[in-house]
Amino acid sequence: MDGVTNASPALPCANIDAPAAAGRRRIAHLDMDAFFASVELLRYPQLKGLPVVIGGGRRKVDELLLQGPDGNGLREPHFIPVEDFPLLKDYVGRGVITTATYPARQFGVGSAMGMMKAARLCPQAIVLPVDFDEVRRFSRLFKSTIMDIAPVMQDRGVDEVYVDFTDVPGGQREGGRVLARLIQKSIFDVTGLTCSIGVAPNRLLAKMASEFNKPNGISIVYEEDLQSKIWPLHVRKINGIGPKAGEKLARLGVETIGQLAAQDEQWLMGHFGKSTGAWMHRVSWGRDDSPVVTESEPVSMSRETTFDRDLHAVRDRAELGAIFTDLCMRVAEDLKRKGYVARTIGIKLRYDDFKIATRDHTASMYTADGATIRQLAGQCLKRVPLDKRLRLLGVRASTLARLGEEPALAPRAGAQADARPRRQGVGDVEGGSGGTASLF
Ligand code: DCP
Ligand code: MG
Repeated sequence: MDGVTNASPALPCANIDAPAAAGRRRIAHLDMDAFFASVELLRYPQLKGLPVVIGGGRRKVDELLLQGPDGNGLREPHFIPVEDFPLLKDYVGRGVITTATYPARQFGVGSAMGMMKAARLCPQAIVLPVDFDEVRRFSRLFKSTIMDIAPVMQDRGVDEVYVDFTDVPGGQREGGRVLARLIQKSIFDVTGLTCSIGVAPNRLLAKMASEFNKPNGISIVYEEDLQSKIWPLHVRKINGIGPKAGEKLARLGVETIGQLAAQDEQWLMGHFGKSTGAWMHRVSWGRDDSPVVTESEPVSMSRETTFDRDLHAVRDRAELGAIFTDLCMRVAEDLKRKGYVARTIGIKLRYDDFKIATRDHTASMYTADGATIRQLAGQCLKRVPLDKRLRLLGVRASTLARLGEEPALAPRAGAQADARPRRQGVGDVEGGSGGTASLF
């Protein structure tokens, strides 16, 4: 936003669809529409257009719905009559709403509102619990759809991402509108879900722009639009100005971003500290150089521990065994929490002379199960010498795949699956040191 640094009125762009100069930074922010609720509408499309809120309870509602009032046999989700769905007015409990469909929002119902209050505003709304597994599955699906088109994408949570349009074909056309349309359509084709996209010179403005035309909207913001489109907004629309800073600014008589931009930088620094004050000044003028950072998929997940004192495989067998099992369980928990499964399990040992030994084993199946990991890691242990004392023990899971997206594995032809070379550390004695390994 370096072009807009003085206080004279900047004219709104005359032709907002004019192609931007080649190479100008174009950053998109994409946010799914009523995400958790829209995922439920895929399962129950008969609820489309109706007020639906997501909150409370667990998914036992599905069992009740599928069973039907007479309890005779299972029904297809699509054919369950609308009148069989639970209503907000009948909801008992003190939960809060996580999100609401746009028809429900017309009644003033929205995220973080108590169910009781929402029930007063819109008693006829249908209430459904969230299905986190489905939400995560669709989250991955829409993100991979974007990455296939525009690879520089930064994950910002379950339903939003930043995408760098600058060097993507179509990313500069009509300020990014052409590419935004393609992404919207591709996501809809793959998932059946709609999203809203803002494209702007940077992440800060793109984030605000994606809200301009919700749901299923695209908005294009140029540097020249600062005064007309950004300055009238409330300061809380700036990503990073939370309720506290918002209240303090209000007490100081600053409500809009334009009013913030009109303040002297030193005055802001005086009230909010040097770095926050300078940042507030910068963002109110629409300036933000932060890059869109693509996070790569993890290659492995590991846990290791250095002992308080060196431990011996025989004398400290019980203690070592417990630590080893605990490490395996923690790796399993990490995999599960992050939604991965692994096929290669490895161990790492550091001896009292600081030498390191590693072994790994690639199984024929993916797993995130603690006992299975423990068993595979145990096999690796049988292949290392255990006559010296140990300083450190580690367990690593690699050859990762997202749970539910594991590549199909070729049937094992003899020992083929395990025939690839293994990474091996010092002191490599295949078969280990005889009986000691079985102590684990
Ligand atoms: N969410 C939540 N608790 C909140 C706010 C949101 O659990 N206090 C969940 C439910 C939302 C999802 O995160 O579906 C995404 O949040 P958004 O703020 O993007 O809200 P929506 O996607 O639901 O609606 P919008 O169309 O306004 O983006
Ligand atoms: Mg959203």
